[in-house]
Amino acid sequence: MSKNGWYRLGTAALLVSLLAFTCGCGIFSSVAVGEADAYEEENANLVVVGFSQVGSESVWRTTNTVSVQEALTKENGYFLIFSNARQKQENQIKALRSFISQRVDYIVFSPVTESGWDTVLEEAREAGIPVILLDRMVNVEDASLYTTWIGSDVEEEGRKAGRWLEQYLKITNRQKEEINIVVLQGTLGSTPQRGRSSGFMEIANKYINWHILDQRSGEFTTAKGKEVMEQILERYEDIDVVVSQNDDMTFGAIEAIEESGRSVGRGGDILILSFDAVRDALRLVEEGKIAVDVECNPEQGEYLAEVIGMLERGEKVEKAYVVEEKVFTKENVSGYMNSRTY
Ligand code: GZL
Repeated sequence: MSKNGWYRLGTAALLVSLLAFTCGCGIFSSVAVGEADAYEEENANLVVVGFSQVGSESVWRTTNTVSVQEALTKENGYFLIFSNARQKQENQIKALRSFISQRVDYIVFSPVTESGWDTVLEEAREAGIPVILLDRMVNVEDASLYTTWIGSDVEEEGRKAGRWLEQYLKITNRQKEEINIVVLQGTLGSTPQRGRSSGFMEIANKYINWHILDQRSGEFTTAKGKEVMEQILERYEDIDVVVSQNDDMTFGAIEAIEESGRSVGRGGDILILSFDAVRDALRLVEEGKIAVDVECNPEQGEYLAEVIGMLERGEKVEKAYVVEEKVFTKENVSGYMNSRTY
């Protein structure tokens, strides 16, 4: 039992009484009370985790959610309270405050953007509730406001895309050519948008003949990605490369490019560099429509369960856990297609 151990008993009873109330059998019917004891006994030792997820904006996100739900099951000893913020910070702050008032054992959240969390994280600390960041990072003065972070090195993901482009231009003898680039950014101010942008620019800034014509946010969604790509295509005749910061925006961008009469791919008008490497995008890599897809691994649930297990046993945890990731191109993608579960 963790320091909030008493809470689990309280929660079980509270939940059962709510259940009894809503099932129309009165607040405390004899059956409900009997169930309450059984329910309490059965659930007394569950680790209660409040999880505030960004939203369900992309395949990556829904896969990330499923990986947490599959790891933090009742059979594995958890009671998971899940909240979908629909990409709004105010919804996440409300969810965190609700978790605090329910005195959960742990708060887990993927912050939609990096700033504006100090106050609510201070409230969690005052309540003695450890906070685990999943996927995205917060920008806070005091790093002790969160216990640990599990996610990807998104800056390195950006560099990987840039390095692939510099290699490709070299082997195709285009390294002296003027290269016009547009960037479809993810949610502005989010860790992946900031990291992938800065990582890619670290490489791009080495080349005076690489020109960033425009960068606009497609908010990591297919619809917005298509809309923004249409605007960019209207404005620029000569685009050589689109850097799209996730596959969902890439799906929309490819639709817009092809509807405009231009083609994508190594032999086409526009090279597409994408991120996430979800199965449908890897199919487009195989087809040659996406030139390179930099993986961002959403399956973080098991890492999370491992870290909570260490905390439950009073073991020291690292401040950061970075998940492994690959780069997919036409040359290597077919070897991974069957194993891709999302
Ligand atoms: C990456 C994650 C991003 C994915 C998008 O760390 O936060 O959010 O790249 C998702 O698909 O919407």
